[in-house]
Amino acid sequence: MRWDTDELDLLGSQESLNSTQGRYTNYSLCKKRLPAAVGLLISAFILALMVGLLLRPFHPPKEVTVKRTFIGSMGINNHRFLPEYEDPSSTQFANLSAQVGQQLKLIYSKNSVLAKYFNHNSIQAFSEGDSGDDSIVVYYESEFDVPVPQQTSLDEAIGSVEPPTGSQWDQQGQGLQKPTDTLNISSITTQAIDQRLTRTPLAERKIFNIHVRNPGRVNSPGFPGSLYPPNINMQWRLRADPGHRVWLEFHNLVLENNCQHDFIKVYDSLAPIEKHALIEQCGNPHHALSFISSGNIMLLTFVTNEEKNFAGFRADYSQIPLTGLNCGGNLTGDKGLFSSPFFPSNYPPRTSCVWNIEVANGKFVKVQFKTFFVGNQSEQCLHDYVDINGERLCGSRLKSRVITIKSNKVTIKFNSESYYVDKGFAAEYEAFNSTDSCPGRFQCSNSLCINKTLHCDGLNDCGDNSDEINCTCPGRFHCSNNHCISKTLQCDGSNDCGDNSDEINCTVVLQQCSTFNFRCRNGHCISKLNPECDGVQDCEDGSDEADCECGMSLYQSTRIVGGEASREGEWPWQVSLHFKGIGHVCGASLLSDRWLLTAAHCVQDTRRYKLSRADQWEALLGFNVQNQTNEWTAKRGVKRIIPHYFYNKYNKDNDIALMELDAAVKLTQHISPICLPSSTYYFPSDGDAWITGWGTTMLGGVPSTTLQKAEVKIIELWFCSFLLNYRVTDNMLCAGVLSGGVDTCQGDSGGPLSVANPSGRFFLAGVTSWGKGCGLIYAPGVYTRVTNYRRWIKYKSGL
Ligand code: 4AZ
Repeated sequence: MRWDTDELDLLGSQESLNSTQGRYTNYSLCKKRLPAAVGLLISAFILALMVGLLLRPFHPPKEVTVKRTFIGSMGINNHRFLPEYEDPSSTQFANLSAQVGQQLKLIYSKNSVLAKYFNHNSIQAFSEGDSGDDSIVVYYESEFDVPVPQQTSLDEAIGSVEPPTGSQWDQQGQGLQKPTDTLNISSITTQAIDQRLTRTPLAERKIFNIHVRNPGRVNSPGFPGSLYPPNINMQWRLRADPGHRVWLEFHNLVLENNCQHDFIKVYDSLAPIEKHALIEQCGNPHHALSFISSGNIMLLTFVTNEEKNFAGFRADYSQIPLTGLNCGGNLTGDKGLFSSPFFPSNYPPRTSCVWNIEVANGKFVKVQFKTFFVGNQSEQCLHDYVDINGERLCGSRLKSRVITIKSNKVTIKFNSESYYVDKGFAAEYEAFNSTDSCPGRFQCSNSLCINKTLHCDGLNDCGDNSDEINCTCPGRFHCSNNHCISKTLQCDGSNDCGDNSDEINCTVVLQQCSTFNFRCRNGHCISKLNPECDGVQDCEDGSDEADCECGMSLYQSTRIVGGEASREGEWPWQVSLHFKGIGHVCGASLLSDRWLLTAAHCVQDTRRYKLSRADQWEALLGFNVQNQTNEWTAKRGVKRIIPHYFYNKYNKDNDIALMELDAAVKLTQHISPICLPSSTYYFPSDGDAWITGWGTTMLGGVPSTTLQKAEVKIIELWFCSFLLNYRVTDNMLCAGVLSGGVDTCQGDSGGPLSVANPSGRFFLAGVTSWGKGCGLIYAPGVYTRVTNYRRWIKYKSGL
């Protein structure tokens, strides 16, 4: 608005400058011809000027007004929602809009300020109300033309608008005239529109009305091929069937870092009303971003300014039944997990859950929060909170905190308010004997229990370092400050003791690598995460960049397009395994010119087929469409199958097998291996991964002819285990889309779960193994964790 005023001032001065110039030009033309008349003219001019100046106070200048737009919603109690109201071009929409507009105008006419400056209303949308079948919510914009000094009084007046009470509908002409078919208004909320939304003229705003009954996708314009354009103002109004929620999950989001310039904002509403905002986001967040509405509507807005444009976003939407909330309940086992609704998606707004935990008589309960992001930290936790026996917890600093309850019963409540949601919490409760809260384990000062072997191991396992103080350090390095650290950390170039005592007197370099430290061939450890094949030499001997002719796709630049048919050569390590008499049975990944990796369950004999017989298999390489041989494809027989000796057919543990081809294949752009991760390679939870295969598109369906691809997220193991009834072992890795619909299925088994490193090179994170059905909500796919088998692969194949 300041901008508008400035512009008006500027126009005013520009105009007067032009007219002065005009007069001066006329005068100079006359001077040459009629010098005598000039004096007369000047006198007349001066006279006119003086008269003008004298009269000026009696003609006050026109007031400079600015446009002020307010956005609001109104609850109506005696009107039923019709499906036609979803369509702004329907006559039903137009009729109700006219009625609402008329009523709003009447309400404004009651207030002198609003009445004076009112310009017009525009009805934006309708949705089902939440107070029964006969209620409806209207979303509208009201525009006022207000003199600059009166802006504040206009804002105050609009803020004080309330639904008219019965007595205000008045026939005497003093109150409001009751319209013939009055709408029974139960609530009104109106607020000034976010200034960033008015940078682009509202008329240029693009609005999409989408019904999310069929899952689908929204992209920022140009995504993924080009950067988003400047000065965008886009709104996607998402609407689910009645009795359902809207689920919106972002898979990519790359915006400018300054939210004043470019941002997305999600609302639990159909209009950008601040008190229903769920999130405002800019930049390139690395955490999962998925949102669930409280009712059947949601709004996504995307706004950019003129400078610095980035790749944008892609988000998938779907609907889920309101009844699937699954929060709260009675928990009676000795141990269990519980979480905020839809964890690890953001919890929905306006939600409450209550868990009643009761363990055996005489025992106490402790609750450990594994993740905790519940609203803003505030003293009284007024908005979103977890309440344990009356004590409220909120904020995001509770991770690893243990709360002990000196009773065998505890009531835990979760509450979320109407706006700004968060990731929520996941917690584990456990019963313990009142005399020993950590039976058989070490108790940290913060009440956490850890394995005794972690006590004094040089690592801060408790989180408060209480397991690393007062240690005698047998077999470990004793720091001058009495901490114990692993001997491997001595003289490694980093201050692990805290007082640097592990880095002095370092003549001998002792090196042993820890969990995430890559070991170079010369035995040195690299503390950088995933240093292999990242294009930077980290090992002195260059071994981190050796053997890196792997993991390159012809189409890595378009890797974000997902959930559809692959392109020729996009996944050159993908192999189709055909069994004689059946055809395609499983997938596999190419590791070198003669070795494949697949799932052990693909090569187990069934009653009908001897799937363990190498000579019955054929490997198809470089294929995109099944049976479509071309100059890039190759076929090989299988010489040897090496299933993991400890494959467990009951729980699918160690579901991995090597296959040796009967002859080497020529490596080309269409047939080339995927990179094998070292055992220390780290695939982070929430990270992006790709699934590929010719499997069925639904359980019991038919296999695909063209190689399918889809993007999924890696899911935390403990959470996946919780979702899949604790049937997930440490040798497995979970990946999927929690809202369902994207997954591997029958026939994809043995194929790759491919993850790109920052330089776009793909590493084999998993081998497709099993799942609870295919594509079900909250049932990610399970993959064999390849990093756990790195040494086994080396031992069996030499790779
Ligand atoms: C299968 O039967 C199969 N959704 C593979 C993966 C998954 C389910 C089934 C994961 O080969």
